[in-house]
Amino acid sequence: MNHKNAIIIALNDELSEIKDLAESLDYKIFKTFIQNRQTPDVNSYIGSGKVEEIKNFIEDSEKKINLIIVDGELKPSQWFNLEKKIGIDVFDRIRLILGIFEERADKKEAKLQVKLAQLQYERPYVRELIHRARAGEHPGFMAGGEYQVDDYYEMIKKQMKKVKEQLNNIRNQREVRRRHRHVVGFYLVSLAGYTNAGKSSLLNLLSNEKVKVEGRLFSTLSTTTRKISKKSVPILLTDTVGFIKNLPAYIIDAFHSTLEEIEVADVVLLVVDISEKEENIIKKLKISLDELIELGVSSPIIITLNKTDLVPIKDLHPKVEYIKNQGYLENKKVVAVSVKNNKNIEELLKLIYESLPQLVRFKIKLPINKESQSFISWIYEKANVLDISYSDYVILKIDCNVSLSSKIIAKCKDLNGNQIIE
Ligand SMILES: Nc1nc2c(ncn2[C@@H]2O[C@H](COP(=O)(O)OP(=O)(O)OP(=O)(O)O)[C@@H](O)[C@H]2O)c(=O)[nH]1
Ligand SMILES: [Mg+2]
Repeated sequence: MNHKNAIIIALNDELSEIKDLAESLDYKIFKTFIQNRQTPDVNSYIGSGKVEEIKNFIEDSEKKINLIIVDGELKPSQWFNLEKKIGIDVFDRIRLILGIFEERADKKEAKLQVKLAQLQYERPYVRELIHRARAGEHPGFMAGGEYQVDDYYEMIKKQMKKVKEQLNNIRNQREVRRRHRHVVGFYLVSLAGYTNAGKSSLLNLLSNEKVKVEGRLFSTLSTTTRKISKKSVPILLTDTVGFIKNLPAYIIDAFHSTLEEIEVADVVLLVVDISEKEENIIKKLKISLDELIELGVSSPIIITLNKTDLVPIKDLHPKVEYIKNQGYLENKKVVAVSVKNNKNIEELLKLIYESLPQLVRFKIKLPINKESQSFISWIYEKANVLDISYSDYVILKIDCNVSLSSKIIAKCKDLNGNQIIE
């Protein structure tokens, strides 16, 4: 296979995430250059000696190197200097992430969201290029600088405004749909969590759906909402874009309408990959929880530790306890599951039902006859039947939302049954 080759530049040796990001865009990491330092070099992110070393390496390399990836955020001037000195394309981490987003964006809304984030990202870079072109350092850019800085700025600003308007329209439509669903009695449950934790896999399992699931980062950019098909309480489950560390606020803002699904949910499932090293789990958990706070989530959050199949059995319990005891998870329910092996999913569903707001629990008594039988099957479809027993009557113990409970009780009376008040 003909991979594109990339070189990574980093200031420390924690490289697994930047490698995953690069591979998600089909780059093969040909070599990494690490310069251990606290803060980046002002001019070129890494010192000029290191820049020279990389330049020589690329010149001597038999394989073509297509891209330099910097594991961090570049200032426009640093980017300009690096690219100029080394002579091939340089991406920083954010540009790489935006590249992945661009490739994955399938629906109109996602495309617009990515476009908005890209415009924001590019603005200071464009300014830098214009500045350099004027200073005669970058001739050829924008055909001799026929645009003035202000004109170009206006253009980007106009484009951003247009994209924002289009996004607002889509958002309004979504709002209308969402309200409709709440009115017809659906509960809204949202999946949230770090990229690659298994959110889409869980959606697929609970709803028999086939949303794209991949070992690559950011497989999901658009939301998908599906009815949970396992139980009879009507729940709509929504998949969302994954979180990642150090994402600038403007990118999160661009995805605001998508993330709103998390904000308005009755219950949020925060999916966490428990197969990773403990310190990484804690880091990602913290980033995700901060993000939920940032989004203003006030609903119950269920910490769903996924991929238990990858953890040796003897380590699982201590690992779960370790995570629980970090102090971030007070008042939160925690459940460990394996979506792959369908393990403990019933327990997760139980926690979801327990966490739903205004769930009314009540008992009814019905005479045993044909009409009751079909009514009971109807109840099984719409509500969560906790218990059913037969004696001279049928007695049902039911969980459901307020509006459905009054319907059931009314119909029960029509059939000469009644509610049992204990
Ligand atoms: N071993 C194991 N792998 C899992 C499990 N659940 C999901 N995966 C794998 O983890 C990877 C990521 O799964 P996704 O469902 O795409 O994760 P996601 O959270 O939707 O990721 P993004 O959409 O990128 O944010 C895929 O390769 C899945 O097959 C599990 O329970 N066990
Ligand atoms: Mg996904």
